[in-house]
Amino acid sequence: MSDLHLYHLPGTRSSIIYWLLKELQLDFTVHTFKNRAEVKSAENLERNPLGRVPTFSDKHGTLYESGAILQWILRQYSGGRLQPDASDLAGQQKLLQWCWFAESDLGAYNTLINLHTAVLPEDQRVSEVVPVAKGRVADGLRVLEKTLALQKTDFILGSQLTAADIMIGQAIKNAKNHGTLGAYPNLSAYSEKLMSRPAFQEAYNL
Ligand SMILES: N[C@@H](CCC(=O)N[C@@H](CS)C(=O)NCC(=O)O)C(=O)O
Repeated sequence: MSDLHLYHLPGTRSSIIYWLLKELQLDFTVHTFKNRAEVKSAENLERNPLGRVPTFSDKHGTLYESGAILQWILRQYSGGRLQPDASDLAGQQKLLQWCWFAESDLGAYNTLINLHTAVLPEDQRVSEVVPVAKGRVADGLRVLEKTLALQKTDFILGSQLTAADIMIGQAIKNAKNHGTLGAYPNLSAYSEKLMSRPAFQEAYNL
C-alpha cells in the first residue's frame, strides 16, 4: 500500500487529484466512497471536517482543499513535472494565475450551479442563483477562449500539459455537463484534447 492516500467520490472534485496523480504516474492508495452518505460518515469527518472530498494524506499530514493538495503534490512528488521550470518565473506566474482562475472564476460558480440544480434537496434550491452563476462561468470561459485563440497553443501554458490544465479541465468538464461550452470553438477543441487523455478517462470513470 502506498503512503499517498486519496479519498475519492467518483464524478466529483476528487477526480482533479486522481487525474493529477495518474498523469504523474505516482503510486497511490485510493479510498473510494460509494455515495455522499459515506462522505458524511463520522470516520470521514475525522479527516475532512466539512465531510467532503477530496482528502489527501501522506506521512506529513492531511489536506482537504483541492488547490492546496494539487500544489503540495506538485511541490513534493512531481519531480518538476506538469509545471514550468522553477527558474521560469513568468511560467510559474501563469501556472498560479490559471490554477486559481479555474478555482475561483469557474469552479466556485460551477459548484453553485451543481448545488442549486442537483445536489441540494429541492426545497433548499434557489433557482435565481443558477443564471447568475452561469453568467459568471460564461465570463471566465470567454477569457479562456480568447487566450487559447490568441496563443494557438495546445495547452494553457504552451505546448505541454501542466497542472493548470488539470484545474481548468475539471471546470470545463462541469461546463460541458451544464451545456455551456458549445459556443467556444477553441475551448471545445482544448476540452477534447484534455478529455481524451487516458489519465483523465480513468480519473472520471469514462
Ligand atoms: N473547496 C473544496 C470543495 C470540496 C467539495 O465541495 N466537494 C464536494 C464534491 S465536488 C463534496 O464533497 N460534496 C459533498 C457534500 O457537500 O455533501 C475542495 O475543492 O477541496
